[in-house]
Amino acid sequence: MVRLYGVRQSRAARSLWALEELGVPYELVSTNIGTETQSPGYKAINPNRRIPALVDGDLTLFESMAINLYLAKKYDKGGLQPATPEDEARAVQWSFWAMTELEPQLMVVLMNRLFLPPNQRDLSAANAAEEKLGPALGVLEGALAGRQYLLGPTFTIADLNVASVLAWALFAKVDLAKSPNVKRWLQECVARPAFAAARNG
Ligand SMILES: N[C@@H](CCC(=O)N[C@@H](CS)C(=O)NCC(=O)O)C(=O)O
Repeated sequence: MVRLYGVRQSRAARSLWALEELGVPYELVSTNIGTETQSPGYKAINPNRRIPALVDGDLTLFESMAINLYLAKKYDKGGLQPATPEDEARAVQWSFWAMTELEPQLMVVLMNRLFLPPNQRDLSAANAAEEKLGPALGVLEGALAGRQYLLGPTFTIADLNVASVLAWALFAKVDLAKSPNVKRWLQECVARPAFAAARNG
């Protein structure tokens, strides 16, 4: 059986979302940051000592986006995997884009609005990072103009990967008013039952 290492309230939720969408039977191996991630056994699975990591037969994989692209390619039966090499390339493009153009700024916002103890939060750093997200949100807004999902009329792994990163914007109360297409699309993505199943078990 597929084993996913991590905990639900972490980036592991991204891969749990993919597993739930695909209906793949899996075991979530509870792996907490700073404790279990530091064990010698876990180092052999992910030498970066981060979560998530996936073990599927002979394959051991880290990086949430890579795990999700693999899962969709291997296990999809219902349209999560793009149908053509071109659309597969677009899914890879959007996955890299989410990690480079969205995640760093979103992390700053999240830490300083939510995760750090209140007396360590820097709200002006959070606001500045939110401001810096503007151009990337503009790119996504344009890509979603006139189309329901990133690759066309159906939800694919491209949407899952980008929305799993951008979901942090909802928790961190990023203002999406200037990006109505993004707001509509993100709400549709996170309303999927598999998103809730990944977070709540
Ligand atoms: N780029 C990696 C990042 C993984 C990552 O940083 N995960 C966090 C939890 S959300 C972690 O394991 N942190 C532990 C640490 O930094 O020591 C991915 O997307 O899988």
